Amino acid sequence: MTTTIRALNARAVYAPMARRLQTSTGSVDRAPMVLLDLVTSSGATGRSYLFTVTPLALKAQVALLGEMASLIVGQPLVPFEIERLLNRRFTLLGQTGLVAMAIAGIDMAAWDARAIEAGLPLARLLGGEPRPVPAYNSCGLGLTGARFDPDALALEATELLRGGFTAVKLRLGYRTLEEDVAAANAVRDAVGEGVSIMSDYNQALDPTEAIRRGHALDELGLAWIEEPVRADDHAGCARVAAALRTPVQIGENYWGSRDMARAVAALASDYVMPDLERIGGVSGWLRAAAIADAAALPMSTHLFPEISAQLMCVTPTAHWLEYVDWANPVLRSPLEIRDGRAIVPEVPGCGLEWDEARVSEYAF
Ligand code: SMN
Ligand code: MG
Repeated sequence: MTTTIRALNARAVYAPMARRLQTSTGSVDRAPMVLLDLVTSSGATGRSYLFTVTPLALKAQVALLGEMASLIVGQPLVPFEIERLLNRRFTLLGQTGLVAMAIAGIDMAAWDARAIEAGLPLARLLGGEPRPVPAYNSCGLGLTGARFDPDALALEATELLRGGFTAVKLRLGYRTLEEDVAAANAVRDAVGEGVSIMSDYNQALDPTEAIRRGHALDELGLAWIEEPVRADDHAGCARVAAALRTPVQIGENYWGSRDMARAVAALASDYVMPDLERIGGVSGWLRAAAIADAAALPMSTHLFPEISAQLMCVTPTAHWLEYVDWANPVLRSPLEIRDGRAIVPEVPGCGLEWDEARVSEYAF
């Protein structure tokens, strides 16, 4: 008998973060997340979570998922068909923002449930072999605020190497080019030559300024320059990528794999890093991985390291896993990092189980 979906539950939490995230778009001091539990007719529970960036979106996201539940309860546990059903229903509203994220969250929970029912890690269900995945530590190293403080960056950068990390990410977009360069130099001096330094502007610059700052950064050997300009300005991204020696990285703001295909066709970046809740969950990731493979683009992940690590095992051009510890406070078994690599757990599904006491404590 085909397994069907018996229930979908969504809960909001607002969990403490060990290190706040200060990007050029503002500060994130706690992690607003929606936890999804998808219960099947055979009693398995598939899990996923969404990250809403701001707590202002939490209640709306939970409400939307509650409405979507009414569409999928009773349906067979077939991720591609669930995705098709939800996409069709929301075509005229548009599949970006909270709608796209909700559909992606359901997709991830459905795939997790499938893997649990099969008794396999998701990586193995998808035809891959779990292996340690190279990860960079993306916690902290935010803009230092009103008072530019390269010493604080240097100290934090060395702390971030604990756990054997050999790569960190520095947020850029200070008031001046000189401050950006000083921030990167402070981190480089602190971590040494052997450590990769990713950098992220979070869309702060226009193409002309991005090329000006990028030329200066070209001397510093950064691993990549992420989202230097507006992410949907593919022509602008392409101008910057063509002008700089340092690879340009974009992808966390692709809304689905077709959006990614347009960016790739425009030669918008040297590297790609889709985000699971924006690219369309596991189903969307698989299509994105095919696009990156066809275009020979190294593909990294964005947030959601627990599910992303599984998917890197089936991504032909797998590059770097972005490690953040933001879900750890509500997880019974947080993702393990050993020698700077994420360990894909040998358990059915993706290994997401909620620490219910903490979930109650951080309920929003
Ligand atoms: C980022 C974006 C959105 C939420 C958290 C972090 C950042 C990253 O751009 O790439 O880590
Ligand atoms: Mg980013």
